[in-house]
Amino acid sequence: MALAAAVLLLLLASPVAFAANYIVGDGNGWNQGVDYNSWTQGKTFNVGDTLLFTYGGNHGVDVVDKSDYDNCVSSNALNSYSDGNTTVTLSKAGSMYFMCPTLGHCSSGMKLTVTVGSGSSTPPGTTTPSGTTTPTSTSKSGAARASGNIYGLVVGFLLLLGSVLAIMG
Ligand SMILES: [Cu+2]
Repeated sequence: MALAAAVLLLLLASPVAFAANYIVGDGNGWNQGVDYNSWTQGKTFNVGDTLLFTYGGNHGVDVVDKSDYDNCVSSNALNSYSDGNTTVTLSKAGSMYFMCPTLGHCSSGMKLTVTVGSGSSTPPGTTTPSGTTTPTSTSKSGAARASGNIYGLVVGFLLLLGSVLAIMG
């Protein structure tokens, strides 16, 4: 039991790379009057991350190519969603383009482009849901501190195990 708990703690403490889930526009959702260029600022998007679009019935989400994004043309959409709660997984590296197909909405700014990185070239620890860019030196010392905690945990556990075995023996 104690071993299982220790293993679980170790797993929880391990620096595993989790996919980030972004809510487009955060509290504003997918709407008119939101500047999605500034929303993407400082965020890092990688393959496997997801975008959640939440919107009312007068909006939709169309996945389009760059030219249609630039010109706000929705008739060639690669994918169209209108369920009000759309999760799009960023499945490959490169740029992705989204626009609202409702007349006039895209041209008034209801459009979003994200640049998706492969994820493998990004050092672990720099991709966080908050999108803050952590300097490598800081993230390294953070990782070292986390490792120190893990070693402390393991040593503590071994000491505990040793004393239990000593008592039982
Ligand atoms: Cu719209």
